[in-house]
Order: sequence, then structure tokens, then C-alpha cells
Amino acid sequence: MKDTLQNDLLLRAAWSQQTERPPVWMMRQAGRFMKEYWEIKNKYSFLEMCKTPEIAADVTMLPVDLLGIDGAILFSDILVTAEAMGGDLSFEQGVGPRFANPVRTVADMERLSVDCIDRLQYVADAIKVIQQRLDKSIPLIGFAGAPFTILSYLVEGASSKDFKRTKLMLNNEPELAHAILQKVADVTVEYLNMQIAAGVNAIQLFDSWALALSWNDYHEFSHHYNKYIISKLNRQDIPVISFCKGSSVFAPVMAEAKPDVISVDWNADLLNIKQALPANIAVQGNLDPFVLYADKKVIREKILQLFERMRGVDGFIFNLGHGIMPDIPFDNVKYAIEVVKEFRY
Ligand code: 1CP
Repeated sequence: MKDTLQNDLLLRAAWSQQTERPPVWMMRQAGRFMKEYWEIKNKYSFLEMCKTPEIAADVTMLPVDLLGIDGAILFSDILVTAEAMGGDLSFEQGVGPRFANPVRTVADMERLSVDCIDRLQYVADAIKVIQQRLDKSIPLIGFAGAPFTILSYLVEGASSKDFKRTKLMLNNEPELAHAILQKVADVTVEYLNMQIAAGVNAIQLFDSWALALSWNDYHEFSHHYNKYIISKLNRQDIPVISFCKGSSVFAPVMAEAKPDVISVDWNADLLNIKQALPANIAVQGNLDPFVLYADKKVIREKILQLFERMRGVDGFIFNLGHGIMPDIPFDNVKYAIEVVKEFRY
């Protein structure tokens, strides 16, 4: 598939091959900072949008058509796997995700279904519609949440600042945490292989909240499962991008799971991280998303500063260190993408 895309910059960079300029996409590019997103969102609930392939495709295509990015990302959410396993999920305006039935006891864990891939068929359907719309122009990135990050939502029942209940479970009932993590990991393997079979060109595994963990806990409760998942993917020519906030600390451990790309937050010097990794692992990142609130002159300077630092490095995908915030001006995002696309090594 990758050979036939009109623009395969992102895939080439993911394979650590030379590119004329860094490819660009942005986490949360298909989202709330676009008025066109709200025009759709005002008509449907978030889960309706995810579960209706035509609508998921419309939203996926917004940043492709309006921003001209080098990679599309499936419009969905990391929590759909947990919903398929039995989580009573809702997204409330201004509150974020909620599980009405948090998973906190052995009985709760036993109720989680692993035989649930049929309930995610709408994602495979969406991928097929999106690929028709993309018409071999740019790659489509599929994704899933990593088990630790999913565990945190299942246990807390919502977003959390300190992950207190989750950490209490890791400390007091590690066997229970492991049983939940293993179930999530098994569903995630099946789910990502379904996305690959449906036609995605790359995969990103989001372990957004792994930064909450200590070094030892990261190995035991996060890395172990991410490595398991990556080892079981039908990768063929599909690069795997591993993301966690905390990658500036955990990158050498993440590399042991053998992803093709590690996505780096903005705390680290990207070149230092790259040079410490095995040569065949590319990096993605790592502009502080808050830069996109600044004046255009500053946006340009900070992007070019990063590019100067990464000059001569094969295996670099430009992205933010984390997702675009909903109130970042659209014009600034568009401008940042223009700066990247005009650049040549
Ligand atoms: O554009 C894209 O990136 C594609 C779609 C996408 C992705 C990749 C969405 C749409 N969500 C995600 C992943 C996701 N969801 C992550 C991992 C990425 C990250 O770290 O940011 C996480 C942690 C979630 C959980 C989630 N879903 C939150 C965060 C809450 C918290 O704990 O801070 C929220 C607010 C959602 C809802 C959601 N997902 C996506 C959108 C556009 C929205 C907003 C829905 C709305 O319009 O109300």
C-alpha cells in the first residue's frame, strides 16, 4: 500500500528513510479547534459520530481538506475498546469521558468481556470509507489506547489528575490490575489487527497517562503490556508509533517493545532522545502545543529551531508533544503546517 500513495513522506520517515522535509500531522487534528467540527458535533453525540462510518469519515477528512497534513488519523477515541468490553461510556460536554460502572473489584473485572470485537465493527467500516475518500493520497493512521491508560479510565470512572484510585489498585491489588490489563491487552491486539486488515497504513498506541508511573511501575503495568501488544500485531508494512507523555524519561524502555517510531513530549531535546535510541527507531514530536497560541513569528521560529536541531536526521516526523487544545486559533495551526511544508533540508 505505501508504495502506491501519492504522498508517503510520513511512512518513509517512520521507516527512518530520507525525506525532503519532515512530514507533519498533529495529535487531535480532527477536533474541537475547527468550526467545521462543531458544525457536525452540534448535530450528533460524540459516540454517534464515532459509530457512524460516514460521519467518522467526514471528520477524519476535515484536517486533510482544510490543513493539508501528511497523515490522516481515524476519528474515534481510545475508550471505544473499553466500551466494547462492557464499560458504560458517555462523553459529557465540558466534563469529558465517564464510565457509569467503574471497574474496581474482582467481580467488576470478571464482567469485562474479551469476546467483543464484533462490537467494534463500525471502526473497520469507517476505515474502509475513509480509505475511499483518501483515494491513496496520504496514509491513514489507526490507533488504540494502551492498557495502562485505559485501566486508569476504567478504575477512576473518568479523567483524573492524580490517578489516586488507579495507583491504589496497583499498590494494594496488583493481581487485579494485571487481570484487567491483560484483558484490555488481548482486546487491543485483536482490535488493532482488525484495523490493519481494514486498511490503515500506520498504527499509533496512545499511553497518554503513563507519565504518572514510577520507573518500576512503568515496566510492570505499562511497558509489559505495550510490548505484548506490539509483538502480536500483523505488522507487515505497517509502522507502529508508540506515544506516551513521559517518553522523555521512558523512551529507552519503550524502544525495547520494538515500535518503529517513538512520539516524544516537549520536555526532552528530540535529537538527544533520537541519538540514544537504536538507529532504526524514528522519533515524532515534539513542539509544545502552547506555542500554537503565540504570534506567527514565534510559531515559525520555534518550528525552524526544531528543524535545525534535527537537520540531517532520517526518521523524524513533526508533531506536537501532545494534542491540539480546543481553543488554539485555527489560523495558527494552518500557519504552522505551511511553515513545515515550505521547509526543505
Ligand atoms: O484528531 C484526532 O487525534 C483523532 C481522534 C481522537 C484521538 C486520537 C480523539 C477524538 N481522541 C483521541 C485519543 C484520545 N482520547 C486520547 C489519547 C490522546 C491524548 O493523549 O490526547 C485520550 C487520553 C482520550 C480520552 C478523551 N476523549 C478525552 C481526554 C480526557 C482527559 O482525560 O483529559 C476527551 C475529552 C475525549 C473526547 C474526545 N475524543 C476525541 C474528541 C474530538 C473528543 C472531544 C469530544 C467532544 O467534542 O466533546
